[in-house]
Amino acid sequence: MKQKVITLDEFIVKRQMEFEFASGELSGLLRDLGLASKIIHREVNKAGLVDILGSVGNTNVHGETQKKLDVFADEAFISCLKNSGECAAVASEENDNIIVFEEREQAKYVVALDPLDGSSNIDVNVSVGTIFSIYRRLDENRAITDDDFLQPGVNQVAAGYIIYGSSTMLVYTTGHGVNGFTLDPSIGEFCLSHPNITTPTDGNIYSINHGYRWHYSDGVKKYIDHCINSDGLREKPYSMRYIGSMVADIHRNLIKGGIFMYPRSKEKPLGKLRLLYECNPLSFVVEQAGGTAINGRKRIMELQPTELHQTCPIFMGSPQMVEMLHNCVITHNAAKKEG
Ligand code: P6P
Repeated sequence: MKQKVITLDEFIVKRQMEFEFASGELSGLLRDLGLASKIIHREVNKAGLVDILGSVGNTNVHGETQKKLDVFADEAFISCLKNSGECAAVASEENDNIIVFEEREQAKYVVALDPLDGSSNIDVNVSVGTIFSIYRRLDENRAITDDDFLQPGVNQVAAGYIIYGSSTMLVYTTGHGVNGFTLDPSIGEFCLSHPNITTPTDGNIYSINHGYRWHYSDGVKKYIDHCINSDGLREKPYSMRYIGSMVADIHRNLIKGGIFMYPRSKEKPLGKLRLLYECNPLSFVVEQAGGTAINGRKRIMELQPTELHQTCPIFMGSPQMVEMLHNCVITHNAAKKEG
């Protein structure tokens, strides 16, 4: 018996009781995020064919060269969110300051966005992703400021990612579990393909950039020794999987079990990954799938942001693996240093 296809729109309406705010507002926002991702899907899948590769020559706030597809994705998402009518402003990795939609003063939500994470991998055909985080404005009668975005991750009303890989998937949560939708390009719809995603409580995949190993804290180095089984105590060795595209690494570990780590280091004493539009939204998804996400000591979603583009160390995934990492950090790191 062929299973009925449930589209993203049908799913949101069906589950409207779960979203404490009017589901029409959420469906409007997710619909427009889905629309923009279909546009990006089209461009990413032909990136090798047209002259959209190569850098624009500009750099973003982090000094990283913006690839043409970064800029294209940023513009596509901002345009779709502006037209949605439900979004009052956007904070994007590709823009130094927030973008306030003047004609949307009544809109209730703001969106923090990494429009195309891992874009340096586009030229070598590795999966890339979009990450989004949705907050309710602090006060609808007050003009939008950075403060509407500088809310702890526990205040997110929805969050998720789109992965542009062997297929294009949208994975999101509103705080009632995690569901994955695969794009069927033949009908232009995201269809429910991974209902109620739960991550394994333990796993044998660890994801970290080993090249920086000597620059990590003693606690993280101790955990890496545990992973490579340097004491020979574990029968089945772990596998190290790291492709340098956070959405792809997190998605794989979410499904199969594992831990993703981007610690602080001598070069990056506050880590590299951004709290607002990478760590918080992915932590919300991972926690809702039964995983945990910490900065080495504290829950990521309880951190109080102070700057739009601030970074933080991050360790997220199967709870038993994250707990082992946490124990290594509190035992071996001096002076209450994070991971
Ligand atoms: P490194 C991509 O540039 C990114 O922001 C994440 O997607 C990825 O996990 C990380 O940086 C990779 O960083 O320093 O290991 O190359």
